Amino acid sequence: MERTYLMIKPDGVQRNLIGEVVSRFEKKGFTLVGAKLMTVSKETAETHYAEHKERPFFGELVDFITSGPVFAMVWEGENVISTARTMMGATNPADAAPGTIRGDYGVQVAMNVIHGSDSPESAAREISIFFTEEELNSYDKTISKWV
Ligand code: FUP
Repeated sequence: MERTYLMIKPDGVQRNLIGEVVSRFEKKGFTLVGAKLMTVSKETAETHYAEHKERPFFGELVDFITSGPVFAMVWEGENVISTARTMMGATNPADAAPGTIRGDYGVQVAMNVIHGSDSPESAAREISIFFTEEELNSYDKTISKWV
């Protein structure tokens, strides 16, 4: 079963959007297998965003993501990587369609509420940066047999 790394950024946490964002993925039918509120270190932020190292906004990106707690999550489900990206909307909230997370809640590109892995390779890499195996819980939703 496919897994992805999703992270509510400091703006989303401070705007009390954790419940709203988690709710969207729950209602969609994906399975939450790991979650924690954490403050990202500068070193971890630089590792996570390594592909953007040469970009002019790299310093601001690292400063922002380390500026307050994030809500780190691992979600599981069929096609969860690409479906989560669709649910997030375009990187720049100004271009993100209404109904998407960034389209509904984001204002500007640096503070765009949520991060989501963009491929199976980045999902595997990002999950291993933020979570240990012991922190991930794979489970069947046995109750769904009854309701
Ligand atoms: P995404 O995969 O949609 O999060 O987008 P990118 O990997 O292209 O960008 C990562 C983060 O860099 C974005 F979430 C916000 C930030 N960014 C800027 O601050 N300015 C830009 O011009 C592009 C991205």
